[in-house]
Amino acid sequence: MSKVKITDEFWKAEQELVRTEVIPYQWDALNDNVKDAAPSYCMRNFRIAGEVNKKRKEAGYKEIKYPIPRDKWEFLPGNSENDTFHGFVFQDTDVYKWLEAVGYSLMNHPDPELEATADRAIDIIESAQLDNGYLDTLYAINDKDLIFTDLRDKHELYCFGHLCEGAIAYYRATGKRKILDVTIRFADFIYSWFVEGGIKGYPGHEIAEMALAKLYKETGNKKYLELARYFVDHRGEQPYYFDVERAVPLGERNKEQLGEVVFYDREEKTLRYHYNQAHLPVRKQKEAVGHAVRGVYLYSGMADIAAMSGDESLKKACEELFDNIADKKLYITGGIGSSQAGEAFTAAYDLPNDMAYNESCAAIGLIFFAYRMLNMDVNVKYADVMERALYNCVLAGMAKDGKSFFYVNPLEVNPKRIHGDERMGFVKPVRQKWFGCACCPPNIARLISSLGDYIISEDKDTVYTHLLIASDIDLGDEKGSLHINAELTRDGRVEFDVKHRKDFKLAVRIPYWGRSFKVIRNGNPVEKNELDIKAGYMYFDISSDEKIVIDYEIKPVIVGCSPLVQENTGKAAVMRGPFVYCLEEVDNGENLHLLKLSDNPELTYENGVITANGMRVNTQADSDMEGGRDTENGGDGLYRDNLYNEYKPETYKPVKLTFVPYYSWANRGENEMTVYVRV
Ligand code: FUB
Ligand code: ZN
Repeated sequence: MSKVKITDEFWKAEQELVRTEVIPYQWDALNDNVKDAAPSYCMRNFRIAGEVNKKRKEAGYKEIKYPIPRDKWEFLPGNSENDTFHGFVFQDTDVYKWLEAVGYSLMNHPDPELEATADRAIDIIESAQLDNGYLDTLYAINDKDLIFTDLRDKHELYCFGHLCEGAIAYYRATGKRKILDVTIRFADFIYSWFVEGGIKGYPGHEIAEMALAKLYKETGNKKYLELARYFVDHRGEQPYYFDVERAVPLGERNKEQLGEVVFYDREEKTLRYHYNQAHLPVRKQKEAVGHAVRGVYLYSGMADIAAMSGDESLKKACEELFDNIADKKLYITGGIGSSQAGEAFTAAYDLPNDMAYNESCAAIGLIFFAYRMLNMDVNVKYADVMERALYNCVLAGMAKDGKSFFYVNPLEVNPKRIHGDERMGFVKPVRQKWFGCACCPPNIARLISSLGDYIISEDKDTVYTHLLIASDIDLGDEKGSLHINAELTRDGRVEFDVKHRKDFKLAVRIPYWGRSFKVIRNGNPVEKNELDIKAGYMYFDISSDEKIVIDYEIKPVIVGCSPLVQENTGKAAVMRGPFVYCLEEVDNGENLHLLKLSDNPELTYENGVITANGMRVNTQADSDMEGGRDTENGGDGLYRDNLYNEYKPETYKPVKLTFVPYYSWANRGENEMTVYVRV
């Protein structure tokens, strides 16, 4: 990241939004200072844990314990005592993710005031750490003797993972070690508890795996990689650790006892831990199942371990899981996890539009996974998925003013339906100021501010450019520097300006939307058959200063969907470059389902908006009606306002359709939206 300065108008503005609006706003949210927003309790918990820790050091202090019931995920004022832990069991992660975003933001843009706020937050976090290195405010406040007794649901290792990622980002940005040392103390404690203690557990919610791999990279201490591998290798072993820790034999339990979070296999009459991706040893997992965020976080950790230790069997499992997602379980927007129940992956091709869950965090996790796969094997299929999720599902998660967020990202919204049906309660027609379970907003902030990490990668001989985002890149003494000039919202012309120091190869991605392109090298056109293309990347030997221009044809296109996706039969979506577009009621009137693209749609793009020729199905209001009876102009006298009538082919009137980028929807008040439109 420190080598990449984003200059792209579009993405720089997003990063600036995160820096100037989102990060300060989120600090207020973490401190419960946003009016009318769900309280976070996050910093409050750390402060209380710090106080309790201080008291523990006083002579004669008697530990006070509060319950941490197994089936309780959320501790609220109504169900918990005053000075005890409040919020979701993973509330600590909100500040860790915030700190990570701050770290990246400081790398992009030094800001002493923000750094001072972060230092204060770090002091508060540190005050909550127990003497043995353990750190999780739920247990530090309520009962420290119960730590690691409910790995399946209580998220201590998930909190550790986010602490670790936040600490490394902050340390890299500032060189200040305090939060990194807090992390190392906790990591050492976890190592001694699990590896040295011989406890074959693993996180109920993954992330520690990839965080530990990062900690290994940062510190060079192999035991962190060993710990990551320990978690990965024990996952899915029989007997399931989640049963061992509950010490109730599998056969004596039923679904109700375990809550909704496991899957019950009716055929085999067994409980299976698909929800936590613990149903099978990881190398035997071929299908992405269960909670989507957990899934992609696990697969990212597996990919890290595979890359760092050359573990081919683990790499193969990652490849199969990736293909399973990309080929069968991925929305056009890059969203994953179609079901609200269990926030989970469902069957292949089951991609409902209005009931789509598509948690913002899941799309972010998919980017982590895709990027790790890309670094093992440079193949355009990984970068394509990464880009799809970034430009659409992830970006849609945040309002244009950076002050409200989506957790759930459906592809079709009808506010009337949502307000009239409790089953739809999880879909919000407008972004929310904050959430009790606020995993998504700070996750979006950390991803956008670390975008520099995803644009290029390099090995000894080659620089790979993955995202076509304008930036200045310092390639060091080994290679030189690279300036990418692009603005995909404007056109598909991407310039690669190389200042050569030593010879290297430049690899440029050919995205799925830009398969038609022209190459001009130092002013001279290059024919396609002269290009060295491998796995969707063109390779150029660089041995002097060069200007390579790729002119990708970027125009609005109609994109079809596999006929196996039941929801989209007879429908298509509109895209331009990496951006998915959608129809909104504010531009196209209500009842978007009545709209159709014409056979000759003549899509035109101007100022970010796509217009097309379309048709609107006539309804009663459009016909010559007398009391609902169609009498005039050759009408057949049938009642058109009846719910049911003798079948008649639809009639239409021509309309202009206006499509806006999906990421920008719901910024003009509550209204209908749809990505897929009838063709
Ligand atoms: O469990 C922690 C986070 O809360 C998950 O990643 C989200 O899906 C939400 O359930
Ligand atoms: Zn989330």
